[in-house]
Amino acid sequence: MTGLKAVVWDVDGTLAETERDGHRVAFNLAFAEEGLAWGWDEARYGELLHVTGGRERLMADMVNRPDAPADEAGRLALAQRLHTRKNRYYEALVDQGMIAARSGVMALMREAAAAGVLQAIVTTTSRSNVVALMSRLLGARWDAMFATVVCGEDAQRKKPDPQAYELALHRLGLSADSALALEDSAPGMAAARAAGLRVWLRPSVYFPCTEMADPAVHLSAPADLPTLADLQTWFTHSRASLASAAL
Ligand code: XBP
Ligand code: MG
Repeated sequence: MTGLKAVVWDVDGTLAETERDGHRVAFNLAFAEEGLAWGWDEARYGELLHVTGGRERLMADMVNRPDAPADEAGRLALAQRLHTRKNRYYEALVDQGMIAARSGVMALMREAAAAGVLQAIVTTTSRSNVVALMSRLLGARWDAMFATVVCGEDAQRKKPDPQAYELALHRLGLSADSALALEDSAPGMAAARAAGLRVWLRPSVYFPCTEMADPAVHLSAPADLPTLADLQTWFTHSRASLASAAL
């Protein structure tokens, strides 16, 4: 096992409350534009978040809608159209400044960059959503902050599958035990753990979590702002305790 070489950021829910304030709102705007009397309130959207991927979420919801197309091909075409529109609305909401970074996020990114710790993004959201959000938060040269950016288009299988994390480790040329994932949700945590990474879990509004049995996951309070020193201290400590547990 080695020291902390890379911090791997999830996007939705970790960098910002994008689901409640961004994607959900944008899906509802897309439904209205399509002339559909559909709407996802905060509670329903929370249930649907257990399906990762916007198109997949739309398909899951259509199963219970009598006014959705009856055939699979019709539903897929509608999901594709709604998803494209949703992503356009999402970008507009971000450009209007409707999505703020969660507290402490930007400071931690700058601290890690100054300390020479590699950073990566691993998300299974669409790349256009990542570009919009990161340009807003960090400016046009945002990608200089990250050694690699893995998005939904890069991984056939979405979280909780580990594929996106495995691809990021491959691109970084690092083993899982030298990187730490920052996540907010159960599917995200499962993806990172299945790829062998330890996880700093800071729950977002949709994924409240009060107990954690896995010693390779640090559960923080939603309001707690980790510093780089916090991450490094826990990373070192967890390495030692995991190694002794394995004896
Ligand atoms: C994010 C998702 C995405 C977003 C919407 O997962 O599940 O589906 O909700 O984005 P994570 P798309 O950040 O944990 O990878 O509509 O582009 O799928
Ligand atoms: Mg997330």
